[in-house]
Amino acid sequence: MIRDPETARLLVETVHQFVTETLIPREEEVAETNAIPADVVEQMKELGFFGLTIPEEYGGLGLTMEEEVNVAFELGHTSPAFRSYIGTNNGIGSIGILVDGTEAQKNAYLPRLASGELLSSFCLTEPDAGSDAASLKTTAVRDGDHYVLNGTKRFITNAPLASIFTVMARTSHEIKGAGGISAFIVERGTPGLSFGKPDHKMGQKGALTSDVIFDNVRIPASQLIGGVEGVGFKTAMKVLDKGRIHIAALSVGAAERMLSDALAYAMERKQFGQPIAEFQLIQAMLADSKAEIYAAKCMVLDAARKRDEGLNVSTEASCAKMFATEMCGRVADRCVQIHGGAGYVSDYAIERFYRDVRLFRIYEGTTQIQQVVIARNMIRAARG
Ligand code: COS
Repeated sequence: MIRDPETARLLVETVHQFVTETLIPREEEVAETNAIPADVVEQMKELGFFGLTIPEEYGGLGLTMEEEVNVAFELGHTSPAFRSYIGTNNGIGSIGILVDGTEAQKNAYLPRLASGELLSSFCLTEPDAGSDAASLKTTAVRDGDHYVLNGTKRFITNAPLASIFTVMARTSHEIKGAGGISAFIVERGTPGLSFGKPDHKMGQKGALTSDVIFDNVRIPASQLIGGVEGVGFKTAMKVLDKGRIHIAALSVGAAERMLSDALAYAMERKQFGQPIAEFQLIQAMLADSKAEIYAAKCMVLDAARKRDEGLNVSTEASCAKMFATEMCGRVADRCVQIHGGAGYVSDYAIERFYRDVRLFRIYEGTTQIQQVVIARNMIRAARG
């Protein structure tokens, strides 16, 4: 549901230009330094990148889901670390507050997230609770006007930099599973809150993750999202429904970038007296990739439009995330193959992208979790 096609087109054009002229030339620097350069962060703030999805009344651009995926396609054309830096404020780090927070919580945090003054993180995963998110063990015990949090969260994106954390914790042991979970906003600097060393990841250098450790972290009861206990798991699932469409869009963008690099290489590289792009076995890999990217893009746009219409998109979000991320993995593999030996050394971006995109099939719900969500929804609908 694009609200104003001309404004939306201009925004996508601006992002495209910024990605092409500013971000792509800095990719290697990000991979080497494992950080987003400070001047790039400043430029992203000026362009409003931290508040793309935050409503205008809180200082953001208030993009619809369709507008957001069009921007994500563009951001996918460069290293995922850039998107990751702004991704939590536009997604998993702000959506919980936006969809279920009180007006006071929204006013306290959303404007500062939109401007990029604060970075945010989403703390769901734990050492023993990944796919089975409802089994999380972190506790939040009510003590007068406060809650006291204890536990460890794992692989938390932007944790080393974030100022606020949306934390899912168990407020009731009597209510087993999802119903005993509540969501909180915890501020950096609260006594008892500490962080593990940044994880050494296979790829996505520059996108930092670490453990977040809660040791008797005492927070005011007013930090309970929405002021209601027991609905934190549902908040997390709503956050992920949206996040999954976004990751699917990003996968489409990354696949487009890899394919464009592989096409350029195939048209340039000569073997047997002609560019390898003239060989039909190379053409098959190019064509299969093109068609699969097109299919994924159509799915992402359809899921985004349905969400904008207010429909429940749990199934569509999981279908799009599963298909687009798996597609992206297949495209990455073919594009390395097209590059041949050059695809296995770091002189070409494809070697880095091959490692970077591997994460898409894992985070915000593995492919196998998307399959579970899709099939369960089918069975539920069939039962009526
Ligand atoms: N929107 C709103 N509510 C939802 C929902 C959604 N998309 N999905 C589930 N819920 C609700 C259910 O309706 C149910 O509520 P009731 O008890 O009132 O009926 C509650 O949440 C529990 O749901 P369910 O019984 O399906 O929970 P399960 O423990 O069986 O787990 C899965 C469901 C596996 C889908 C969930 O744990 C999951 O998504 N795991 C992956 C987590 C993940 O993506 N982690 C990535 C790290 S975060 S970057």
